[in-house]
Amino acid sequence: VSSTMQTAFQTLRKFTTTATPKFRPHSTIPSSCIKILPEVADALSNGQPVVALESTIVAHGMPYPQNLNLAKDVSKILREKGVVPATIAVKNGVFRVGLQPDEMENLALAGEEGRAMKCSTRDLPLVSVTGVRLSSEEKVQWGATTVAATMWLAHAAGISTFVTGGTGGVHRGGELSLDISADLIELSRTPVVVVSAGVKSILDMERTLEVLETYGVPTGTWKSDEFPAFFSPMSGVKSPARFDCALDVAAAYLACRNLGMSCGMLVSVPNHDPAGQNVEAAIQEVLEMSKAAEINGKDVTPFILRAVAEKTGGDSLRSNISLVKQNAEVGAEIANSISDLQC
Ligand code: PSU
Ligand code: MN
Repeated sequence: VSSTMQTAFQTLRKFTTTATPKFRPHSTIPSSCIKILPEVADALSNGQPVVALESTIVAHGMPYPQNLNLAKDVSKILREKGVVPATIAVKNGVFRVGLQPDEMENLALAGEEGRAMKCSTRDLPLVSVTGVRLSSEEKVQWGATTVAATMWLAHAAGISTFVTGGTGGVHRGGELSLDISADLIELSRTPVVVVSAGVKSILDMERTLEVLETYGVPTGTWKSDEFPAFFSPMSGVKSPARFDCALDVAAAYLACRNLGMSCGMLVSVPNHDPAGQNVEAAIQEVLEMSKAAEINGKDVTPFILRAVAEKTGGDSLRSNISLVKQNAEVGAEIANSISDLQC
């Protein structure tokens, strides 16, 4: 970091620590439809750091039992750094912030058993009214929240840091299909710091960064000048900003509040798992294959993910697990810094 940047951040710190307004009011959700785990509620009311986790990654992002083991490992990483984990989901129409261990186990099996529906922001009101009946399947029990829906509920509960694997973005060909994840809109209007490994390389990274700029989302990379390509730390694309410590992220987050902005922030952590490089190469090959085979629309992602997993002999799953844990380490530091600055 240049010395002028250092000075800027010092000024910012002074500004944010002396004039920190109370955060935007939290839960306006009636207590009858949101259930916050007592441990999480206690931490929030005592000003202790809490990190939100999403449930789509558990239900649909990884197979069982790797998903459950990862959820346990992430919780352990957070707790070791004094942070309370809060997995967010919808269960039988009730918004949930923090899950009991037996519920986490149930959620981890729910995806494969067809008991979980992917829920983005627009689905939250629907599932709360109908008890997760977005499909005709009576057995659907869980709403698995995406980054967007998790942000919305995290903020409603008063949580300002959220750790995940990858966020959604602009799909390849999105300039025609308009397939652009609601995660980007949510980042523009909900004040939560999202820690991820960047956007998946099956997405269009450059256009995703353009949309983030249009929506006014402060975006930067953890200790690197480059925007990471999810599996690989290298993308050749310059990041809009660089964060060298958690306090800088926290200060920028509080600066957003002082400016009266409602946006969140995107912090991308480069994946340093060595297997990630091979995975990235395989994705590029498979993308070419899918073009040659004329696979289009919603069939592209499943095709690519399956082919990449086969091609890399499981490296893609292992690397995905490793990057989420790395993100948890960084997210814990950020949550601690935000809570320090708020006191
Ligand atoms: N990236 C991954 N695995 C995932 C997702 C993203 O590597 O499971 C999930 C996240 O929950 C993200 C969502 O919020 O996909 C984006 O979906 P969509 O593009 O439909 O908004
Ligand atoms: Mn989409």
